[in-house]
Amino acid sequence: MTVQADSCILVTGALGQIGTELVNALRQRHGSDSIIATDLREIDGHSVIASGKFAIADVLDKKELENLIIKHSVGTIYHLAAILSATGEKNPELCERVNLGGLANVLELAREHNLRVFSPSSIAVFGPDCPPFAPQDAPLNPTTMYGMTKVAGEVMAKYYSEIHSVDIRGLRYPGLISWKAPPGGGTTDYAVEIFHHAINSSSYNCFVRPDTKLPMMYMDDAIRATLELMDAPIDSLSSARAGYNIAGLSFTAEELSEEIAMRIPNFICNFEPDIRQKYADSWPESIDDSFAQKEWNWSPKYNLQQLVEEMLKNLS
Ligand code: NAD
Ligand code: AKB
Repeated sequence: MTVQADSCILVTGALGQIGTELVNALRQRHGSDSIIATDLREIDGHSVIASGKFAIADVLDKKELENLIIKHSVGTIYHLAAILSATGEKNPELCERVNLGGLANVLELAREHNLRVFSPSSIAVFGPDCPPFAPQDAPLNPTTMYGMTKVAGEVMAKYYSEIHSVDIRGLRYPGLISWKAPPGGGTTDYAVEIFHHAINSSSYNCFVRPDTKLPMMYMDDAIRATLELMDAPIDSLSSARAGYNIAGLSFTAEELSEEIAMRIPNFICNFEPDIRQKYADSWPESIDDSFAQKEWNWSPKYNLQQLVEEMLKNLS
């Protein structure tokens, strides 16, 4: 995707786990002046994205977003602001309000101002009736409020693309593993926390069972997938465009702890499942991403060994 000379990219939820890295990638591609990072929170001067344009914006405040869109001649929105699964189950009303209300505002603004939109979905769209290897067209019967908002988000995205011709695209991200910004309250956070604890205290109390196997992805692959999907010619995309399955890798919590212990020999991982086990058990183990492979040539690069080495190297 090329940014027109007079058009900027606005990122909501830019201080989160994905936004921190996506904003940097977009600035490198399009130039710092073309990217407006926004979030509900104040930016910390030490944030890796503190050097470029930033504005406070609540996605529930449509007028505030519209003012930014007009002021900066925005042509594309990457809409990342959301409440994730574990936080969402603690406060389902907030999760529903932010995830659906925020997306509704972004989609209406996209229709009114002719904007392109990237809106992430999640493996949380699947529920217990999904096969362990989740197909693109699996039944979507999630049991978390977060998952329900993601299913509704895909339906809303399809509606705006079919009825109002808004160019909106989305990915069903797996659990994302990264080191630049902490994860924001999800079920897959154990796969990030484990690295910090292994390095800082050589022990971790993991909140899921050792045999818990989920779809995961290293952040570099997730950022590349996002940019590749947004670059893809619109004619090559099917109705899966509101939420493409994308696979990275799948491993159990025990396999991850063993891989870390190979590099930090005194590392001990204890398994003390909490309520988040239930959310993890409702999601598939791995993802069939053949639509993404065929339609925009998706292919992940990082396997478990490479991911563990990158995480330990960068966090140490
Ligand atoms: P995150 O929790 O790290 O960041 C979300 C950001 O949104 C935070 O910085 C928060 O301050 C901001 N926010 C919350 N409410 C807001 C509001 N009302 N207005 C403006 N900003 C608000 O989340 P993330 O991991 O970066 O996820 C980004 C998107 O990707 C979300 O839609 C999420 O569902 C999706 N996703 C993430 C993962 C993952 O593993 N990180 C996996 C699947 C899908
Ligand atoms: C979460 O665990 O809530 C997120 C996700 C898979 O959507 N990481």
